[in-house]
Amino acid sequence: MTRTAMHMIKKGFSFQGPAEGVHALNSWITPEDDLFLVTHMGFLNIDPDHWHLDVDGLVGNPTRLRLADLQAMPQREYMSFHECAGSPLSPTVAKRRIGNVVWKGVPLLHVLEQAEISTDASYIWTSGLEWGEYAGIEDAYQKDLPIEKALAEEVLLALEINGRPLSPERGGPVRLVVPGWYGTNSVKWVGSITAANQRASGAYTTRFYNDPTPSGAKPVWSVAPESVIVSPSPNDLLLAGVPTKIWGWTWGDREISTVEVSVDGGGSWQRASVSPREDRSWQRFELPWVPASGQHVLLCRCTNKVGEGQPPLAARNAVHSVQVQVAA
Ligand SMILES: Nc1nc2c(c(=O)[nH]1)N[C@H]1C(S)=C(S)[C@@H](COP(=O)(O)O)O[C@H]1N2
Ligand SMILES: [Mo]
Repeated sequence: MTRTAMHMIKKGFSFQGPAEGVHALNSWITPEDDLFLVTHMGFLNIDPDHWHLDVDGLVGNPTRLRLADLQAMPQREYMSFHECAGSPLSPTVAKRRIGNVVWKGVPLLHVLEQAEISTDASYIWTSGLEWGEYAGIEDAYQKDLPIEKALAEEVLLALEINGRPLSPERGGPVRLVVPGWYGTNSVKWVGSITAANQRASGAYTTRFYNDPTPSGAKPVWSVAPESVIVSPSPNDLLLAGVPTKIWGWTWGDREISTVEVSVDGGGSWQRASVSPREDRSWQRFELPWVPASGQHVLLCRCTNKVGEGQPPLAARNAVHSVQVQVAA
């Protein structure tokens, strides 16, 4: 696509999100105004009439799709939490950039089938159309997915969020959405899809978004279990002896089975009630509380169906705490 059919709106890394952080997340579906926005190299504004997507690599039928082609294909809706992994330069800092939205689009699977993807393909690479620099490196925003995830029914070439077309800032007219995996994988302003038999070699799959572990680098893919306290917030006025409730959201690639809450800085823990999930939505947890006067440190921690939990500190999914003051 020619560069005249698109231009960058705001160059450089940018993050936007609610000033109150997670305490703004009062509703089951996060309105776009409260949903964070992230970009590494800038926001791209694309003329939808000129947008197209090339599907190539290990395919029998290399394909070019325009917006109208995607609009004519069967679409589905999928509810999912959407979480940024935080800065790839400081992967152990918890940023808690999170929301829960409904995406609508064409399953990636259908597009790959139409292109007659080869059985030799083991990775799907996707690239954004923007250009620029991040952390001193100039490279395309290219990500990859192992073929098993790329063919999963929930992975979409999304055209809508919460019932509205994607805005330019949100990655419109078409972006990839990879429910259950960190936001970094959900490539905005997608322009090409390549089937390959190895991982992509660009900066965003090799240098950034790989966590160091004792057994080597681990790609930032599946979302680890996490929970946050929405209410009370540090600014709430709480009164001793007046019943209230502690509630928040919990999520992960795998469904969460238990959430525990502490009202004494982690000295003791009580089991909260947890709602079931829909698709890959977040889940609500709640614990009734009759506070005593004074200062309290509230904490929450979750466990998923296979027993994975949250580290206390120094991880992107570290335990969340809120300090509150209770008046006598
Ligand atoms: N093309 C492109 N896609 C991108 C990015 C980017 O910089 N360029 N940032 C990623 C990151 S790190 C996140 S968290 C999500 C943010 O999506 P949102 O802005 O819609 O919340 O987009 C991802 N997709
Ligand atoms: Mo992110």
